[in-house]
Amino acid sequence: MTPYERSRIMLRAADLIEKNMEELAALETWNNGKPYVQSLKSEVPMVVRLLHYYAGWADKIHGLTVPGDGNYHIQTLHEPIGVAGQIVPWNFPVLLFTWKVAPALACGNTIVLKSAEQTPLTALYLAKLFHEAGLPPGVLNVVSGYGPTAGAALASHMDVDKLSFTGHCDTGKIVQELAAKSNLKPVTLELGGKSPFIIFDDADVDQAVELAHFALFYNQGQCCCAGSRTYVHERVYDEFVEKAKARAMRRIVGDPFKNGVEQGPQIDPEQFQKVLRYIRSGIESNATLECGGDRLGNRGYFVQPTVFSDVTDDMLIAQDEIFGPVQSILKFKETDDVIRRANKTRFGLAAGVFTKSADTANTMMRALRAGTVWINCYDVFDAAIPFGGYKLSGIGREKGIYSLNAYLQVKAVVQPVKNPAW
Ligand code: TXE
Repeated sequence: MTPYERSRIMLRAADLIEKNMEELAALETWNNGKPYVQSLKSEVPMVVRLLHYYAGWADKIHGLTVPGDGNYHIQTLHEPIGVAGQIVPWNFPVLLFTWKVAPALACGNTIVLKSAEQTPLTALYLAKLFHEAGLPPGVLNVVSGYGPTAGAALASHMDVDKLSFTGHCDTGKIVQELAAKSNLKPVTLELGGKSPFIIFDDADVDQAVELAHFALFYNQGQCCCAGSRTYVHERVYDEFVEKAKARAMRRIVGDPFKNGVEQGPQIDPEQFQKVLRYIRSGIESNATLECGGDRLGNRGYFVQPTVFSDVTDDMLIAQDEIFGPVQSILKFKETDDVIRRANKTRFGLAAGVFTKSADTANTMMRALRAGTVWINCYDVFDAAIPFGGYKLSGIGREKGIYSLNAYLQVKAVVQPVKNPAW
């Protein structure tokens, strides 16, 4: 198929998604438990945006003519890599489906995508819409299944030419090993995080509280880039803690289809229990429990918005990915010190800085070892902005121009200008 035809199918799929936005958003909320408004206003529109963005790339992917030594005509052909295996998690099913599918399609590949066992619904629905948009049978294949069976089969398959995975670090290591031991397929990994969000003493405290709250609690705290270590300068620390607690106590938890609800249930009993275990660990390690600290009610997997202050770097809640609505507030005094502490983690996915000083912002954006640094904002995503991690947070980048290389082979073609064979 020509690149232009591919691009048109992707645009038609985007139109169909827009037309069925409410159905897709409702399905996503059933899938995952996230507030319906969030699915409808934030995540489904981003899916459309991603498809528009990568549809635009489809007919702009081309090689180079290369000036080499000698009398040769040298060119590079940018070819599809082949069959892309894609394994997605449950925290952002529609969004991550599109992060992975759109660039792979733009580059002309075929895809086998495995959705997470907790959230099979929207992947199947999206596959149906792509089919309706004119994607030929066999181009985009969605498999519902479990990790150790369906996921592992994809990672180790000899006919899968590339693997893209989002999920836990330990699972990332497993799939990379499976890929290496089979056909050495290249692997892109987007894994966990423990991202620092650093609030300096020149910050407007009310704004900082709101942003730090959003950075951590969005999506029930189930974000790989959640601002899960809130570092606050000692001069504004007490005021910040007081207000962060008040904000968390105002957070509305409940039925995700109800208007005004900000937080639904955690995804499943395992994650629910994991979050409660970390809360207990915070209490046992003598962090100050400002609010929350338990499940909400006695039905379902709802967790009270929880805030810990007096958290220190050595505590488990400051080191591990909790993946739940648990904010950990740490105090700092010197800029050099907070840089060192922010970077002293095995992860490096994202970081946030809140300050009125351009000097501080410039210093921090260079010093922080993270794939994304948000200055005076958080969780700002765009189809064109690359995303990925340093260290254990992963390998490679997704979105933007950076996704494309992962789905292409570069072939060098060399021929003499005066060919003796002709
Ligand atoms: O992840 P898994 P889980 C983190 C977060 C969370 C923890 C556990 O801390 O609490 O991981 O979540 C598939 N071969 N993140 O257990 O298992 C699985 O079926 C191939 C961060 O749900 O990594 C699913 O499709 N595939 C993260 C996907 O991997 C396998 C998002 C993710 O599941 C497999 C989710 C195997 N052996 C969790 N085992 C982020 N970075 O956003 C599982 N899978």
